[in-house]
Amino acid sequence: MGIVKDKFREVSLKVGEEVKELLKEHGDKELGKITISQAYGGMRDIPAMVYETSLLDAQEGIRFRGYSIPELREKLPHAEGSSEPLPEGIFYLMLTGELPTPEIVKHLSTVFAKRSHVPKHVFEVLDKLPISTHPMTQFTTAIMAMQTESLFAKAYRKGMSKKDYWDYTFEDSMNLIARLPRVAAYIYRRTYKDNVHIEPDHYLDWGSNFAHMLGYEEKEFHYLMHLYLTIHADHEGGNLSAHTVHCVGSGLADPYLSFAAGMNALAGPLHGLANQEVIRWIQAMQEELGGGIPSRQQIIDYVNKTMAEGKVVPGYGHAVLRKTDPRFTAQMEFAKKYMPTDELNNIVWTLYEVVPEILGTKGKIKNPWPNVDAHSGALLVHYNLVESDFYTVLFGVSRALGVLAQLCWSRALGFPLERPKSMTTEWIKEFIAKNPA
Ligand code: HAX
Repeated sequence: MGIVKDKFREVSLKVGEEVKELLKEHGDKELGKITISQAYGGMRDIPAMVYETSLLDAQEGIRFRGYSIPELREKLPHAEGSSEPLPEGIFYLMLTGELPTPEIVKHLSTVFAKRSHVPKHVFEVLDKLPISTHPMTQFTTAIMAMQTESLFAKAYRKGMSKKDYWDYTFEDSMNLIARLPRVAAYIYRRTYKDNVHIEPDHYLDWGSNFAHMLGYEEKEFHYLMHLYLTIHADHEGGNLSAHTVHCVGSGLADPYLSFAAGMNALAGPLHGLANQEVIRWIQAMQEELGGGIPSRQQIIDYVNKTMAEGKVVPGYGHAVLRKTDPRFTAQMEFAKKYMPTDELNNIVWTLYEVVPEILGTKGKIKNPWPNVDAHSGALLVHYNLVESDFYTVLFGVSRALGVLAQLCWSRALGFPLERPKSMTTEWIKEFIAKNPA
């Protein structure tokens, strides 16, 4: 079957048996209670989904299979000369629960390279879209066009046993992850680089090949891509893109359809599109102030103005986190190492000094601290990747690693169709009348 698939089969069978036992013994235990505020308030904190690949703690941030971001930067295999983790490594960790050896990571780079062929019609579909089409719309369109390649959909149509769902989901997921950098790079080059494309270099790792196809050969940029593609990969199951993939996949939509749905969710400005919004917002501030580095007071005034106009300050706040996002910290560490005097990055750091205090005084904002999107754009601009509308596509390529590893788990554990209960306001009023206490 292949070493990664064999390993996944072995661990998922074992966990499957454990889950059966656990449900038999403890299936009736309550995980918590649900309030009416939660039902109206975006279902925050309702423990209602099992998602294996990562777990988020409000104070500490994300852990991937128990490992924090600082631990992963140290323990996952690196490219030569770099101290940043290779994204193939986090994929293996999320899929199997074990840290990979450098040999396994190398093997995965080769496997992704072998599976990376994108059929011609996908590029033809993209070529038919107006050049002004937002890169995220191009991205989901291309993923949908690639659905012709779904082995899961073909096998299901022929008549597939439930016990084989995981197998075809695994194959589609591997192929999709392998193909996404090529598709994303094609979108970038057609939109911003006169439609001049760069052939893949199959001797490079997955992230470096992506950087190469985008047209960025600087080693440092490749290291940034390794870090970027690792830290954006997953954020437990309740975030909008992961939950959407999980939900759509539960109806046995194949991995292409499920992932495309998740990417539409990622394209919202309160979610993944925030990385684009942050840079646009900083640039608008600079423009309004006549360019250069704004003073601390000018930044404070601009933040207050944004709030007074009824807009959100992009890159700040989070539905779960209540401290600085460790993904922000990892990027800040990278920037302090490689570009300590960079103007835009210094503005990001001044914002970090002033925004939490301002948001904190507003009372209603539960988390005044920066999230992942507050920093990523400034790093990309430093290496001249200035086309901010493309940033969410980079996020999406990374997010594939987590949500597709989980989709394999969802099929291996036989998770059923998702179908939570909804209520009407009339129903809630009657419920309150019947339950006055
Ligand atoms: N600026 C201004 N107001 C903010 C705010 C911010 N950064 N963050 C929260 N608020 C407001 C909310 O809009 C809400 O206002 P109303 O009561 O008027 O509706 C109030 O504060 C309470 O919100 P909350 O409970 O603290 O936060 P939510 O869980 O509802 O929302 C969001 C979380 C991330 C959507 C929110 O903080 C936000 O809009 N942030 C800016 C956009 C952003 O950076 N999004 C990226 C998040 C991370 C991510 O998914 N990355 O992909």
